[in-house]
Amino acid sequence: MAERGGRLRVIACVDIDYFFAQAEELRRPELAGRPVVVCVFSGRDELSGAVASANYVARSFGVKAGMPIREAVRRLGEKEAVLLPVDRQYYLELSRRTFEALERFSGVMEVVSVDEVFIDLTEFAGGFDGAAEVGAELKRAVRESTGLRCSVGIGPNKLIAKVACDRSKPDGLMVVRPEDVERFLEGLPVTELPFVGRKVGGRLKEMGVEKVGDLTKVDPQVLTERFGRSLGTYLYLASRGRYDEPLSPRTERKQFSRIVTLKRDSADVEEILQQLLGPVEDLCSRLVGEGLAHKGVGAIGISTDLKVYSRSLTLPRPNRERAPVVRALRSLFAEMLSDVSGLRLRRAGVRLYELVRMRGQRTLTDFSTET
Ligand code: DCT
Ligand code: CA
Ligand code: CA
Repeated sequence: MAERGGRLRVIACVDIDYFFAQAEELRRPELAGRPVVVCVFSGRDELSGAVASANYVARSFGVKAGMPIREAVRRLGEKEAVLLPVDRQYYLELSRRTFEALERFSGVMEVVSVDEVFIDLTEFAGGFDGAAEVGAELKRAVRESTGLRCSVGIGPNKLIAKVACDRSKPDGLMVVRPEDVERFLEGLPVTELPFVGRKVGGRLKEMGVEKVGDLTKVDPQVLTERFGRSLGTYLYLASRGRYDEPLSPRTERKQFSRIVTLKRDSADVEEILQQLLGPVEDLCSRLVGEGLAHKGVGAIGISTDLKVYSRSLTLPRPNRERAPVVRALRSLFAEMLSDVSGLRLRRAGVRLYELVRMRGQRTLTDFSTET
């Protein structure tokens, strides 16, 4: 189902929880426990405009994004509602730092919006067994570099990743393995599928379709007759978890990376390197396969208390051989382990970046680069 070129894909969706409101809580800890509503004031009068984001305290009173500010104030009653204007510059900076923190984990990212991104973890996580752990690392990386909490959904395609992310909120992490997709979707209300809003949901309900499982029983022809070819086909595929759109990264791939769980926690550089030889070999052949070489080498270490450490360096010339990478990793891990006293690694990873495209294949040093 989620195979592309025969490879099972591992896709994560990362979405920051109640983004604008959380961003405000972050810089004003005194707001903790109060209903925070971030508003786009239209300026006509003091309370005209709409809610952009509400924290969970405000949500428990029924306040939602898109609602008129006046309505939010009414619902919050005499509770002291905290109404704040949007501060786009500040949110954009947090957004930038979030994406930057996540970039370490994969070369293939699709930024969907200011607070949401899809990440292809196929290579990095090396399959679903390592997925939950990488998910926790993504959350932790975002938290450490911005202070923000986010939710992570992981599945065999973007659709499943997105639905799992939404369901896990707030501060959640949910992994849906390919073999569990059907069971996962079956009992969900159809409106939890992306693109199924109130309108489509209402029309489906009239047809007796409330759960995704009900939707799988509708004849695909009926779906295309009622909803048109494109939405009808989408509903057919989505209900089966088979809507498998590829990621469309805004930019070209920037890196190749891989992480492994060490056989035992270690502070021994050679022992760590031993376990990275296979992955490095693998990444080098992927580079060759895609006509690329790299100059940047990054070492990633996850400590026994799950902190993420990284060190990197730039090689003097483009490379696609294993030996220079291993030499670089040796010095990077040595540096990491001596900089942080008492550091023992639970997981270790490698990142090859600063990619350059090779034209022709002459000698090892005779590269011409693009960009
Ligand atoms: N947004 C907005 N107006 C809306 C909806 C959203 O300005 N009607 C902005 C605010 C946050 C950003 O878009 C991301 O949207 P969501 O992820 O849907 O909102 P959120 O507040 O982060 O909520 P959640 O915790 O559910 O992700
Ligand atoms: Ca969000
Ligand atoms: Ca979002």
